[in-house]
Amino acid sequence: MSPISSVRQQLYQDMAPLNMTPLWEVLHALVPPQPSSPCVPSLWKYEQIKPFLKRAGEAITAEEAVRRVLILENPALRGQSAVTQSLYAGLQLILPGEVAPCHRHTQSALRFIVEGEGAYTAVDGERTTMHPGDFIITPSWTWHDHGNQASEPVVWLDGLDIPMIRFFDAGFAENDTAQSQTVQRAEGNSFARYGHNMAPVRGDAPFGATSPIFSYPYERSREALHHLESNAPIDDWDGIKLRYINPATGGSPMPTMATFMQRLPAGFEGKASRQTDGAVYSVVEGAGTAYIEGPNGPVRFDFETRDHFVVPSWQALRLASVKGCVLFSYSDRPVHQALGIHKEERIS
Ligand code: GTQ
Repeated sequence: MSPISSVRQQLYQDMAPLNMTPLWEVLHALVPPQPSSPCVPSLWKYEQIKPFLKRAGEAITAEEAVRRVLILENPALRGQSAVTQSLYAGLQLILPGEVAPCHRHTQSALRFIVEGEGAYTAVDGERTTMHPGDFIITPSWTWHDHGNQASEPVVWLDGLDIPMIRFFDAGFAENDTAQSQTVQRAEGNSFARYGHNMAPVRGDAPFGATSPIFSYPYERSREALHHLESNAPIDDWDGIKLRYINPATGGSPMPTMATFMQRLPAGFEGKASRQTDGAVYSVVEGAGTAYIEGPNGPVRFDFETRDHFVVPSWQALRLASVKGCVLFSYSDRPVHQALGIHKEERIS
């Protein structure tokens, strides 16, 4: 060791008991020239996942598990219950006759229905029936329980801001005394009030910064995408992509998560783009290919209906589809935007 480096090593060693460390050894990593997420792109094929959901259904009841969920962990973040540094993803299964008991927490949740029909989620006294492709919201700190009174198993994607709330050490949770909350309003009330480009004349938004709509039915988003496919220009990067909104603000449905629905027409060969918000994708219909520039080199994911994949921050994504497909996705974009750090680059 040169004299200068041994002087430095001694300095570091002597200050260590005081919990101090020199910035100059880590500065480049702390303030990188561009985002360099440790997360890697990852694909979860539904045909591989489904047997494990089935086995989970045999191994534990929804009631005992509270939430019977298999977490989709980023391969670079194993053990952290995180799909990106800020987001959580999991697949939840509820069998006929089961109830996932009522609780509430500060974490916001989205449910994106992957398979099966007829289960419900109840939020703040109102139930919503699930259909594949529906996007359902559980606002922060609202009581919610799930149940299945239909005849088939139902699987949905849970997207939560768990890692973000953990980062801020701001998580609270509470169990209700009842398993299922009492229904206080007819199903469809919130959609009738807020889901038709109208809103009640009086009264504040019931959930603050979160959308007053619990369920955004796939029927409606699908219709919009198909109309635009036939009657409007196709974006070279995104195909046809719409963001879900909180009708009271025009902003994202939840303060921490943005959600999107996108159609790639048959024969689509998209251009690449990257954004600071890492995103999780759920394949709603059809099949296609995602090309992602991961930290360990380019990867290619051939996806089909019900597959899931994650595109980490600032890793370029290019989408293609031979026969056409529909993709749902969510990201932490509203937080980037609130902080003024959101960045997107469209690569031509
Ligand atoms: O349904 O409330 O996947 O609290 C993780 C935590 C689902 C839920 C998850 C939760 C829930």
